[in-house]
Amino acid sequence: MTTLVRPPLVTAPLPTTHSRLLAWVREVAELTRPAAIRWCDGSAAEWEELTGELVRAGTLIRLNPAVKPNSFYTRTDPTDVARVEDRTFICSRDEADSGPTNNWVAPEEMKATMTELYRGSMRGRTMYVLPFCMGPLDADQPMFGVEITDSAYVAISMGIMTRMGSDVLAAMSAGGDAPFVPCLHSVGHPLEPGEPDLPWPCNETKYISHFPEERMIWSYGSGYGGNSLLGKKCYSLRIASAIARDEGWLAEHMLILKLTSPAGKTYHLVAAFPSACGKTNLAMLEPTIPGWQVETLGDDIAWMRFGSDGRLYAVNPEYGFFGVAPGTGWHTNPNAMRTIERGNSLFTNVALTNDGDVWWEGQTPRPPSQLTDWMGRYWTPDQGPAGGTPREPAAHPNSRFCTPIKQCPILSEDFDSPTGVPIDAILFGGRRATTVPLVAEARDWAHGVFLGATLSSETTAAATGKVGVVRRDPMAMLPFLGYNVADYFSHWLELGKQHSGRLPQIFYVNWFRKKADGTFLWPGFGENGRVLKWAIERMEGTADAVDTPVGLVPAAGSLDVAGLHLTPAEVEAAVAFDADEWRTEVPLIEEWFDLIGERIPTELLTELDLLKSRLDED
Ligand code: SAT
Ligand code: MN
Repeated sequence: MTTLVRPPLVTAPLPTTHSRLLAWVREVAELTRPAAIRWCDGSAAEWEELTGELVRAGTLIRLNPAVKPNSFYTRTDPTDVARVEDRTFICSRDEADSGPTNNWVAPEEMKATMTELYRGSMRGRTMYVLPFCMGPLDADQPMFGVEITDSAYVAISMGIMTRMGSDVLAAMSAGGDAPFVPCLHSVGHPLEPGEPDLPWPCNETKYISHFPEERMIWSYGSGYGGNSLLGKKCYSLRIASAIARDEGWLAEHMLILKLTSPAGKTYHLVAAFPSACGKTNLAMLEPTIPGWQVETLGDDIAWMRFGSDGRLYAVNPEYGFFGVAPGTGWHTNPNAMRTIERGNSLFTNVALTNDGDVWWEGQTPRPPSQLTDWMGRYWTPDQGPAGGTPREPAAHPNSRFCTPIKQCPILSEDFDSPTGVPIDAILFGGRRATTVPLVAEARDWAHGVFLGATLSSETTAAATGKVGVVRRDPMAMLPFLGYNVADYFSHWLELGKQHSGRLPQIFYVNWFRKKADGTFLWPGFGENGRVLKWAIERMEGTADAVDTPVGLVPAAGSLDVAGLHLTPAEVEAAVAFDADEWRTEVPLIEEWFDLIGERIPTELLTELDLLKSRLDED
């Protein structure tokens, strides 16, 4: 073994007295051997310094301040563009607790493997210590985390996506040393003396590992957001779902929005959709129907606890949007465009314009005449690569904008509320070309849990792997569950029993149903406000529905389609329950339930039997 210069383990004076934190930082530094340690304070000066360093290193390009002030552009390594689900592990002590849908390795074995990967992995790099809090700092129990990373890109991104810096560090020791989730991240690309760095260092070997009993996260080899911003999916969904199971609450892959009716009545909705199915668009919806108004509370994650009044309250643990860029434009999501126009944002794997702005498919109806694409190549709209093969998109389909939530012009004033907002309705949705109607209301909580548990969607570019394959994605949590999926369903059902008084109403939606010619049956985007209106009117008892085996769908004339260029037959086709399609679907649900195995709650089997017997009658 080579002798290494002992790294400066801590800066003087120490920014904290938190003894577990200090011990952990020391331990990680001794293992990973960084050249320097930096405790991040989350200040504007720090942002200046780190973005400046990243620009000099060639990782970031500063965008034209006239169009995107204080904003930056980066291209990842072309192999490091999405979450790596096959390299994501739930390392519970007992394999059965991670369940049939997660990858599992015994915690001691994983720690041994990854300790060897981490050994010396930060050589030649700065190690950043990022104290963060998911959700408001003045919550009853602030949910602290500390990420150690050797990526400055991760440090500045975490500064956007979470409440991060000195305030958090101070709060962690204010009333004695507070518990926190240790999150360790290394890109796995140490630098030998004199070795030049790459613009996007990463490693072919990747591990995204979670230790649910210890509440700990270890990530190695990837710099991509979902794999490296550990406060996000790793903490706020995988680890938090395990905490929520133990403490009687819910950590969900859901947007949160506030809806105000023309009469001035307000409602709060949460909605679960798989990644890259339009959650950010729905969260910032501009309804086309007059008098209805949406405000945003969150676009990706909801933590929900029952209040003393028996109602379910939601908090968004995040502090920024990490949205899919393609498809985001002035016509589809003007509020996202307004949010990023205010600057202070990072763009990853989109295309670059000649005047130092960013572009992606769907931002404008026509692309600019010349671009630099996400791989740094010259790109024009009509000139395909040699051989005339179809033009590849200029922006990667999973390219992202990362922007502060406080810049959203329609952010609800309740965003910082430590107790959150009371939830009236829960929407589950997926991307299905057939079978699933535009909207169906669950008959009751157990039926709603069944709809969520059997949710299915065509895969998207948010994860590596094949796009467009239908898979079950329960509550849109398949890649984000920190424990056994069967136990997760039991947890949902149990909470329903415990809080049966004032539960939110559950709806199942599908914006993506297609006609035989392959075009969408429903226009989507701002028009989805019509579906929200119908849901509200169902809860108010003013909209009619037809009872079908999959739930209550809009009766003819009950969905407000005024001003839409749709024939009654088209509306009917969008909301229709098709018994034949559901007869094809049932075996797929049975297959899914078989895979879940015997821990599946009987209530769900009863719901499946009910669906089958109603189909037989149909
Ligand atoms: O890729 S992320 O996990 O960061 C976002 C998503 O897939 O929903
Ligand atoms: Mn997501």
